[in-house]
Amino acid sequence: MGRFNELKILNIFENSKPMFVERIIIHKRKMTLTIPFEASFGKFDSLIRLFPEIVFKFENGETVSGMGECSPLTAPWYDSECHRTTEIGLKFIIACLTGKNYEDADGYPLIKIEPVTDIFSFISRYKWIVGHNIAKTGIEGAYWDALAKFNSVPVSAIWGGIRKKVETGTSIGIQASPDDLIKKIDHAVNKLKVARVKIKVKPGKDISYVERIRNSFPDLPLQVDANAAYNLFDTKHLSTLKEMDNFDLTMIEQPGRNDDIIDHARQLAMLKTPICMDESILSTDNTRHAIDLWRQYSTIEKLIINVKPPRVGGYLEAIKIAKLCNENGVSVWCGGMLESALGKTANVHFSSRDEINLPGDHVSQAPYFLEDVGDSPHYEDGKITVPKGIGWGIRNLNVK
Ligand code: OSB
Ligand code: MG
Repeated sequence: MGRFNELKILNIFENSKPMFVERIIIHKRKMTLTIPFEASFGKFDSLIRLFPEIVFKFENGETVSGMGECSPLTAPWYDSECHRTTEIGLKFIIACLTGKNYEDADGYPLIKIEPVTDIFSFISRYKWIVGHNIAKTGIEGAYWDALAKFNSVPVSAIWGGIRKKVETGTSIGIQASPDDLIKKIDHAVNKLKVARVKIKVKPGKDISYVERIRNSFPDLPLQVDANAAYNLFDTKHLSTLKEMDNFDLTMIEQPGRNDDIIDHARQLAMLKTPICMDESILSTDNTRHAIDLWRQYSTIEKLIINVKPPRVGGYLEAIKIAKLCNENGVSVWCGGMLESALGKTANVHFSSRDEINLPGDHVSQAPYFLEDVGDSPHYEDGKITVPKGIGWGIRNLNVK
């Protein structure tokens, strides 16, 4: 398939105007969470966020700068990346985009460097790099932001987004007791009026918590996320997961190993509750494998995909995954990595695509960070408004 055709089928704007990389700068910020976050893999109260900024020069002499976000955790808990590996990945990518070696990658291009045009020509420069998906996503974000600004449109327009507002839920970390969790849920439901609630679970902090929620909130759209904490061959763990069927959950997210798809399909086919794959979906190919496996061992209605641009290496790949899900009748939603206002806004633009049919993880119970890099998009009653300004359309952006 030709590139043009592929972008046309994906309903993504094809840029044919040459864009010269003039300068790449990485902004780095330590950000303190308003509420420390705990998942099955660990607990943390701050995160390093990296913001690649790329200045492009167009043939008419105009220079436009775009910015993306890399949202790693501080240790390789969720996937193999963390902010330290992201910095290394970024330097390799910068070297590719500026025509230099890793050692000499200072963000300035060699004098005679070929311009990029459409997204494929941009990505192809660093496509050889294995992994480093979080680093790649920040870089790709800068491209989209600059391209949208040059064309004076919001990124969602370039991506073929159709929604003015996107549905959003919240992801609540593991709490010390079921009573503590109920307080958080009460706030999320009655004050924030989120579209749904997701709670983090792990062995020993699961059934009693879910049961307590169901007693107080029988009709709440509720889902659980285990972040790979259960052993799908342990009979006790399996019976806990089976017990989850009693609580009318929308889905159980990544109960098994973070690199597994096959055992999730085979070992959990007896559950009524759909299984949502997060950690183990890194590409369109992985998504196709999951679809094949659920068809073979379970039923396609019991597969849900959480697509996170940072995990899959960029927004183009995320759009491809969403489309593949949609074509196969698999529900798909946009997860989060506790991004700052920039990364969240990018996720909101992505979620404005038609394929996204379940609420995303775009809001927290309080602002995510004590100090954010810009204003978050407007939130009200379970919905976020897709910004209409050019590029990401973020107000008061300042990453310094
Ligand atoms: O598994 O979805 C996850 C946060 C960090 C790493 C992994 C996950 C999460 C969340 C929070 O659940 C989602 C958010 O609000 O950004
Ligand atoms: Mg998850």
